[in-house]
Amino acid sequence: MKIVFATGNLNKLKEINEISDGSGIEFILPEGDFNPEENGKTFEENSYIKAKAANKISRKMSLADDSGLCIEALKGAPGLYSARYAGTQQQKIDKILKELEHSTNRKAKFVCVMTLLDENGEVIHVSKGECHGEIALKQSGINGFGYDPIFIVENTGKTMAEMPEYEKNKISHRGKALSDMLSYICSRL
Ligand code: ITT
Repeated sequence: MKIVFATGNLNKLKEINEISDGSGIEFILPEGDFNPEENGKTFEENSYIKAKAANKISRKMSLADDSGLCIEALKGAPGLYSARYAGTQQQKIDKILKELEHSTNRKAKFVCVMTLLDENGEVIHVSKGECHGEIALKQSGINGFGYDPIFIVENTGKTMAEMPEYEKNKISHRGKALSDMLSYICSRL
């Protein structure tokens, strides 16, 4: 079964196709440039906005992932604004390391909310995954994407960027949200 994955982020697409490998489900990109305005106030709202935009284009079953990094000492920032917190990814990382320079509280979590719509654009299922950890003092590792080099996963001592893909996918916010979503799809559809 093919499901449209409402994203412009190829790293996300790669991860979810790895996680769902062997499930009989393949996620494909929507046609054309995909960059709807994400003006929701929650991960749930933005995930719905993206799934709806993909469904409007394709008229097919569509899944969206809205995710972000929430840092306790920054009152949950960058949160919803994780993709737009600064210019380049390196600048986003540098900004966070600077903001936490004098902070002993480095607790953080990654959040992922997925919304699945049917062909008619109706919500079928919403799933959520979180991964807890802390912000490293300096970046480390080259795998993954985004904030992975500064996010140390709880109980591992490793940043997400120091983990091979299969290890990240087992414990990540996206891995958890997708696993719930796949169980739902496989049991109901
Ligand atoms: P789409 O909206 O097109 O899916 P996006 O990258 O703009 O792609 P989001 O709006 O959901 O996605 O923003 C999520 C941002 O949070 C993303 O750009 C990364 O900076 C960060 N992020 C999300 N998941 C991550 C992960 O697994 N590892 C590192 N950073 C992640």
